[in-house]
Amino acid sequence: MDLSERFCLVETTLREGEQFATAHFTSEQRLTIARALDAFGVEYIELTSPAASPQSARDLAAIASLGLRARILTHIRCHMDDARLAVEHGAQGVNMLFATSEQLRHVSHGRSIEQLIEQAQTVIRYLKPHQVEIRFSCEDSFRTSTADLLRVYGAMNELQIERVGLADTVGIATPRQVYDVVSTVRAAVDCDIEFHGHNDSGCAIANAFCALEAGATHIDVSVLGIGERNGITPLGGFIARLASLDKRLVQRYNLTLLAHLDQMIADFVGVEIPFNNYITGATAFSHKAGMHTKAVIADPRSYEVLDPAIFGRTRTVAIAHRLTGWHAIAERARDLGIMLSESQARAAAARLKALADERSLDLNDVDELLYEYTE
Ligand code: HCA
Ligand code: CU
Repeated sequence: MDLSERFCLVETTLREGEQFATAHFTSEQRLTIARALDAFGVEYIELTSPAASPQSARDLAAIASLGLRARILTHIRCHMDDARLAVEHGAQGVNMLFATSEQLRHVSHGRSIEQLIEQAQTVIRYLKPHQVEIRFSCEDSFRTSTADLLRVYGAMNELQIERVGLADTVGIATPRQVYDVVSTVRAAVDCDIEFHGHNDSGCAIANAFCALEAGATHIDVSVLGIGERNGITPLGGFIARLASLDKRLVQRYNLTLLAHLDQMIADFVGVEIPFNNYITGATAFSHKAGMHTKAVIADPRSYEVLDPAIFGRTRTVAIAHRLTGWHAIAERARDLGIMLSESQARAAAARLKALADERSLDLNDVDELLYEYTE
């Protein structure tokens, strides 16, 4: 299976991300985000529907006319009014959705699956001559019966649209379930398949990856995972998932821009990058315990499945604490131009550990202790 050639990222910070509790992007910020995502190299950028507000419509037109490499999609209801607006404002593709689960059909539109298919057919027949890419997604796919999903996707497939989408709208799906459902759909349609997964129960990255393994071609992500509630598959986390398996899977992206993207979106929505964030979190490449630091100094791959350098990041090896080891102390001494024998390094480490039991230390404490060996 050659994953690298077959998947695209659909970056939806400018749609799903706008549904994040504290997101309110200005037009200027929307343009800045679109350009930054394009520079990173995502294949698609999904924007809020032009039906959402007049400014959203103007911003869609402005971003669609930037001539970016990424294709510009807009996310619309399966509705003629929205489809017309998408075309009028220059979208290169539309990501349409319709609620199909029993839970959502009742509260959302009250239509039967048959009526829903008829409405989709009308909208798709209108869109076809306009040469826009068409994706049709069943909202809440994983609480929709497989029979209903196959009925809808089968009908969409016959209309020869580019893709069907599966959405784990409520973040309930498990990786195995995603694998099964996507495999079943894969066998039933010949168009591309998109996956969109929420993270309510912490499976968004695993689910996106299972979707890919089962034959999905398009994966929805947002910067830092921002979206409704606690969000969706994060761009950086998904990149980490892929890069840890084989960095060739992600080499087409400008990986050193990830830290900038995460920081920019964190600033725009007024949050911090979480300390434990994939790749860009403060501790993502920190090593501390003696056994770890010894091994990492000898060969970083011992405790790192991601190479920080390909993301423009550096590892930190913490030595000013009671879990420290003599190898790391000797290495620090070498950095300071102090050559310690093994017994000296062991003695220095023992003294540091005793000191660390009394108070918290920093690197200056370590260095002071090491300088004593030059006297
Ligand atoms: C939402 C809709 C959506 C749509 C996903 C898709 C979802 O909840 O606002 O079109 O694939 O999670 O179902 O984001
Ligand atoms: Cu969503």
